[in-house]
Amino acid sequence: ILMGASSPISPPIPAAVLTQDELKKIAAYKAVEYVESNMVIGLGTGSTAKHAVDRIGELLLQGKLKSIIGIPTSKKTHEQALSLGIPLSDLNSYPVVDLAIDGADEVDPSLNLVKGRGGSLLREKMVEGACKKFIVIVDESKLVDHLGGSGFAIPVEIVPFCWKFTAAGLMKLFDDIGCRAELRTCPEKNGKPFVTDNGNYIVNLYFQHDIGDLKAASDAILRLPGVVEHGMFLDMATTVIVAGELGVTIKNK
Ligand code: ABF
Repeated sequence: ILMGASSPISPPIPAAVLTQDELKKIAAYKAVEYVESNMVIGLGTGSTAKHAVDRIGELLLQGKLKSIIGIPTSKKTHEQALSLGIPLSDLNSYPVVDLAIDGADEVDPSLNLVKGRGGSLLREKMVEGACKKFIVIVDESKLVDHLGGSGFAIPVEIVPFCWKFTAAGLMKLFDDIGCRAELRTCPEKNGKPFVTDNGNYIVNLYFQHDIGDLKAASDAILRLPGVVEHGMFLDMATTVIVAGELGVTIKNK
C-alpha cells in the first residue's frame, strides 16, 4: 500500500449485459408459451428458431406438451427436430398449420419481414403461409424503419438455369431506385454458389434507395421468369416477439 497515494477510482460496474444469443433465447422461450398440446407447429430455421425447437423438444420430453406434430422449414431444422424426438410431418399431410415460430432478418413497423438470409425462405414461406398464427421471434437489432434499407440484402431464390439472365432481370426491375444483384456463394466451398434445400440459387438484392411500395415490388419480382420466391414476408406475421435489453415486447397485428 502506498501511503498518501490517492486510491484508484474504480470504473462503475456495468449492469449485466445480455448477449444477442441470450436475447434470441428469451424471445424463443416466450413464443413457445403459445404452443399447446395437439397442435401442428411450423418449426422455423436459424439461430433464434433453433432455441424454440430445442424448447419444444424439452417440453415434450418432460411430458408438458403432448401429441405435437412439427412441420420443419428446412433440412437443418428437420435434423434438429428428429434428434429431439419431435414427431414430424409435412404440408401434404397437414395443409393447415396451427402455429409457426420463426426468426427474421428485418421487421418493419407494420410487421412486414425480410427473411431468408439463412437460405430457407421458400420452405419458410410455404409453411408460414399455411399457418393460422405466425409468431416471429427476434432480438431488437432486427427492427428497421424500412425493409432492405441500410444496405442490407433482400434475398431472392432463383432457378440455377441461366441465373445471370434472371439476376440482370431483377436489377432492371429496380433501375429507378438503384439495385445491385449478387449471387450468394459459399466461401468455405471456394466461392461456389450457395444451393438451397430445393436445389436453387439465391441472389441478394441491394438497394440504393427506399423500395417504397413493397407489394408492387413483391409482385414484380414474382412475375419474373426464373424467380422461385423472395424473402419479403408481407402481411404474414400475426405476432412479433422482440427481446431487448429492457425486456420483451409483444407486437400484435
Ligand atoms: C430464418 O433465420 C431466416 O428466414 C432468417 O434469415 C434467419 C434469421 O436468423 P437468426 O435467427 O439466426 O438471426 O428464419
